[in-house]
Amino acid sequence: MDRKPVIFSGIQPTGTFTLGNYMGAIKNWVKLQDDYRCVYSVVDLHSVTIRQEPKILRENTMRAYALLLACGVDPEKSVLFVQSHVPTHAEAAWLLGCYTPYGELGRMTQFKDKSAAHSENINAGLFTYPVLQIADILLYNASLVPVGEDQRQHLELSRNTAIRFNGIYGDTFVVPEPYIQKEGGKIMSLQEPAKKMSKSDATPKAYISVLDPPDTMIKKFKSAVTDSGTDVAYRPGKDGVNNLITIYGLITGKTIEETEAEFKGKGYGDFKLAVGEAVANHLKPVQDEYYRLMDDRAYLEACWKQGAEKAFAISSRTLEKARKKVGLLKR
Ligand code: ATP
Ligand code: LTN
Repeated sequence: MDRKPVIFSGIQPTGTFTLGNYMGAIKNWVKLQDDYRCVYSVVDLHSVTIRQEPKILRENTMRAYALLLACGVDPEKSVLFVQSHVPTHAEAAWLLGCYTPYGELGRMTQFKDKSAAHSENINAGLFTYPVLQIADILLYNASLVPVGEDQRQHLELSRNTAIRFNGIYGDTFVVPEPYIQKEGGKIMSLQEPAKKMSKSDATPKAYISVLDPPDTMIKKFKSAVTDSGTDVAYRPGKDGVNNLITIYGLITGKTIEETEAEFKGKGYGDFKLAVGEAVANHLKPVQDEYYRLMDDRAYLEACWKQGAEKAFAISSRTLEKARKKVGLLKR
């Protein structure tokens, strides 16, 4: 039997993925597929914590699914499914919510940020959002969770809940660890480089969408906020240039020193153009594959149906185990 450790991760269908999502998370999802049993999900239930237009949510969910395939998630190697297609997640979230303290949930910075940004709709789902994430992870007994830096706190919470449950009932869940890369774990906004790049940013110039046409990407990089200096050098406090050097390194495989040497004596203008071109060239095959897949709805549907069946089979075994431990009568 295949005894490789399990990986789980999820992404919300709240818009087209940014270069931040790609570098911080999806690139790792693809890389890890050969060495782990990977389970990945488009977490549509998480995205309804913010009000969504029904038609757009449906489209975004399909697009997110196709884009993950286009980025290289292979449905033959990994399980790729839509969260709401698998009912065990919502059920496990109820149970695990009863083992997650109210006080810990109130300390989550994502909750504080999102309640501030959507003060007209601070619903209970926004507050219990991390519990659904805990359910996602624990149901598959995932030992590693590839995410960006912003998710570290949610991962810590998942560990606490798993440890608490195991402490009461004996070994039930695997205690997960975050998998966050040092470089690229936090790609910054192109307009406010002290803030993370986010797909829900109101300023499109602040982020690179992986589906932006090449000339749009290049334009966005050209207008990226840097500083009044001219040297392409990685220095503390120069968030804008540092971010571009990080992106360039992730795409080309070059170290900071190699990039600094390559652009010695050249200004920011040349450098920004080179970063833009490198990113655009890198994402071209992803874009081509995405548009091909979006024309093949039957294939996409077959894929997410199969993904949901596999995910249900795995997650219902874990859920049954937890139900039994808690004392719920066998159904
Ligand atoms: P939203 O703007 O809707 O809150 P988001 O862009 O933050 O969304 P998510 O769907 O919440 O994206 O996150 C998907 C994955 O991408 C997570 O693992 C998250 O940590 C990672 N991620 C998001 N933004 C960045 C970033 N700027 N740099 C690196 N990783 C990121
Ligand atoms: N909360 C995450 C998305 C997410 C997730 C997960 C990530 C939902 N369920 C399980 C890893 C594992 C976010 O906001 N990026």
